[in-house]
Amino acid sequence: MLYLLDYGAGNVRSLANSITKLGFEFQWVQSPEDLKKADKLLFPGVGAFGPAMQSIRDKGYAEPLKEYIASGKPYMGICIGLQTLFEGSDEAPGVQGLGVVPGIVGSFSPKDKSVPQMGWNEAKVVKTRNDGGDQDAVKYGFPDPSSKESSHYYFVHSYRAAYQPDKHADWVLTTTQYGDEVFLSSIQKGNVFATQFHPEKSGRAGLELLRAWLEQPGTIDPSKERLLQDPQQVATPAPRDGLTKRIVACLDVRSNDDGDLVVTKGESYDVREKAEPTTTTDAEASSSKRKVRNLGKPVDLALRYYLEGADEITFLNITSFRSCALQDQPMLSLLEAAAAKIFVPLTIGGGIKDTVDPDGTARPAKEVADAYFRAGADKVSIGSEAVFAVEELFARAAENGQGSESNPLKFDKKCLTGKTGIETISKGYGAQAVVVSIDPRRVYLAEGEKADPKHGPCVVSGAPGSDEEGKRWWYRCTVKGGREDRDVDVIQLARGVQRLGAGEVLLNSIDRDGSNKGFDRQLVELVRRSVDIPVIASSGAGTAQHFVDVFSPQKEGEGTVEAALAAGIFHRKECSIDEVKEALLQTGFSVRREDV
Ligand code: 1PR
Repeated sequence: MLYLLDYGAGNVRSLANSITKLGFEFQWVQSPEDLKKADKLLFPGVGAFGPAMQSIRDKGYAEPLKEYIASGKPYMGICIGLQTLFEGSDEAPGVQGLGVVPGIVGSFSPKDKSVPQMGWNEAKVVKTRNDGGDQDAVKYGFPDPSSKESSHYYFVHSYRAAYQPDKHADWVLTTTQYGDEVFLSSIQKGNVFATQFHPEKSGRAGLELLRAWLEQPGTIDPSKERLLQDPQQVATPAPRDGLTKRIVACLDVRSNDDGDLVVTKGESYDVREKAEPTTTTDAEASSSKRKVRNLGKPVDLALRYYLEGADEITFLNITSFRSCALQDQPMLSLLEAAAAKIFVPLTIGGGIKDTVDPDGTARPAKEVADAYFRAGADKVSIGSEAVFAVEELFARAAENGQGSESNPLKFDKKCLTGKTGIETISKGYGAQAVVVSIDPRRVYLAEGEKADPKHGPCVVSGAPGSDEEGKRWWYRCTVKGGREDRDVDVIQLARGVQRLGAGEVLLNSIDRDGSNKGFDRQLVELVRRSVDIPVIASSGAGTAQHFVDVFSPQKEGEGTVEAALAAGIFHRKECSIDEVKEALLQTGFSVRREDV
């Protein structure tokens, strides 16, 4: 019997879904005895090294787990399931790992890249000498290195096991390069196989890998030796890493006027059909007569994007300000249905905050997020609450005598309460699971007008030669889907949420939303340069070239964003995801392409 070890922190639902989709049955490990009964064991996980090892020890799993591994029965670890095999991790100094693989897991350096690494990267098969070739990797479901097939897999992690030839020559199966760091993306020795990436979120390539492992016959001789042809060669970084540019399809979801949950799409966040010429002067009355645009059913559309090659799918509940009991949230069943069919990362946004059910039951943000992770989300996206949390962060910094420091990244620990949604969810699931969705709007300055010094660093000028030449503006953050302005600018917000523990920024633009005019590159650059975490550019995509533009550095040698999101052009079939990827490929960007 196949057993899955759920140590209680990660989203294991997607893995369970993929195993079911592949036609296999499994049971959850409920006690140390189950580890003795298992013939095959899968240890998945997102989360952090310390709590994972703590939970394994508290539940009495550590020794039976080591015994299981030593027995020669097949073990597969994913992400934290790989890292816990090592002796320890810099993420939790002093906490011992299982010690099956030599070495300590370390953190990525943010010097030349965003951390965490989030996205699709190549897993390069390392040639081995046993069996006369590199068939170990093929046996485990990787494409034959001699074929031209793509082998991109989905990674999301801040810590990695750096590849050290002297220690890992008999363990390395594939390596991956992020920035200038080469790390172990999969390892295998005897019965033990583990991946740093998430096969259950890696589309067809990932499902192939899982299938190969699930179909492998029983016990494998653990003494089998593997030797590298040239261990040093794989440790030398290539000139460029293999991380691809991510294309995210976004679905804004709400009930329409008939009460059906639909995908809608706005222009500057107005999701109702354009007004017929009308005599009424009452804007509200006119708005209520206009119908909510209906662009399709959420799960059907999401499945279409998965099959068309979207690297990630985001669902936003855009009427999240409406009160509803958590367990009745229609987005939960929507996610469950989507996660059963879609094997790329799913993000859910809207309403991730401390809430109170209509019957008075309090639901802290973490509990709301728990429900969404259980339903199949890989990340949650926080909008309005993030703005309020950053406002409070600045207020506490002032109380703590740090009011003169304008960069929240430098606020000391005293300014953190550990209680905001960002902090609690990030602590439980890891920073990579917390996206902050920013809804900024331009505020134009009159000629000669000085910006408020607080927001001065956020002022940009129209590009020479453009129709915006001579204009100056700053980017003000809003809440409740743009309905309310706040006195926080995008730089303050982006840095503030990074300080609180967010792992990614989803950067919308109310001015560009639904305009087809292209991404607001000044906004994107401003935010990208202000933070170390990945930024997803959003709003305004109208052509494939707009993606090429937003991924192209503005100055030679500079970085760019890792991901770009679009809605309208995909919904209206004005441009397909594959056309976007083809244009990127033609321009020299790495992309993930596969037949799902
Ligand atoms: O505040 O945590 O409850 O989250 C609410 C979430 O809902 C936020 O992420 C907010 O951005 C989103 N939202 C609220 N109202 C709207 C609206 O459109 N009326 N969606 C809305 C805005 C914009 C993107 C859009 C891109 C790309 N989100 O979702 O998909 O602009 O569009 P395009 O490619 O067609 O230009 P909380």
